[in-house]
Amino acid sequence: MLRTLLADITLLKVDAIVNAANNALLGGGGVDGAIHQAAGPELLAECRTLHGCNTGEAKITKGYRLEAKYVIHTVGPIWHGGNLHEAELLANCYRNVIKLAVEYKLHSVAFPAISTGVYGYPKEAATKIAVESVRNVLRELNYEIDVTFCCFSEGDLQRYRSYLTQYPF
Ligand code: AR6
Repeated sequence: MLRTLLADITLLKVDAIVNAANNALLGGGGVDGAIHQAAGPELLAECRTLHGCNTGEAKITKGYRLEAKYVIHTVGPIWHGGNLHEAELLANCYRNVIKLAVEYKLHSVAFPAISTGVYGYPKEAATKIAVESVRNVLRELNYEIDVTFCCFSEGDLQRYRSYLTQYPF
C-alpha cells in the first residue's frame, strides 16, 4: 500500500526510514542531518564501517535511538539539467531501497522526497519517479509492504496526493 503523510520522518514508527544521504554516508544537512541527530552518534559509527555509497545505490544500518528499526541510506543524483542520467539514478534509489526492504523482510518503509532539497531535482518529475519506481519494483518482486511518502511541506503533500489520485494504480 502506498500513502502520503506530512511529517518529520525521524518520528515515524516504521520498520525502516530512508535517508537521502551523500556519497560519504557521514551525515550532512537536510533530512540526513535530522536523521543523524535523532538516531545519535551510534549511527555515524556504523556508517563509517560502510565506506560510502554510490549514487543510486542503498545501504542499511540499524536505527539506534529512532523509533524505526532500520535506516536505509541511499544517495540521490544532483540535478544537472537532466542529461546526466538523473532520472535513471533517482529511480535506482527507490528500487534499491525496496530491494533491501524485501531482503530484510520489512513490512513498512518511509521515504523522504530524495534529491528534491539541496540536490535540486525538479519536484514534479521526482514525484512521478518516486511513485512509479516503487510500484514497478513491488510488482516485479510480487511483494506487499506499506510504503509512506513522507512529505515535509504542504506543497509536496499536494503533489504526491494529486499524483496518486490521478494515477491510482
Ligand atoms: N523529514 C522528512 N523530510 C525532510 C526532513 C525531515 N525531517 N528534513 C528535510 N526533509 P534534502 P537531497 C525533506 O536536502 O536533496 C544532505 O546534506 C526536504 O524538504 O535533505 O537528497 C545530504 O547529506 C526535501 O523534500 O536531500 C546530501 O549532501 C527532502 O527531504 C544532500 O543533502 C530531501 O531534501 C542530499 O540532498
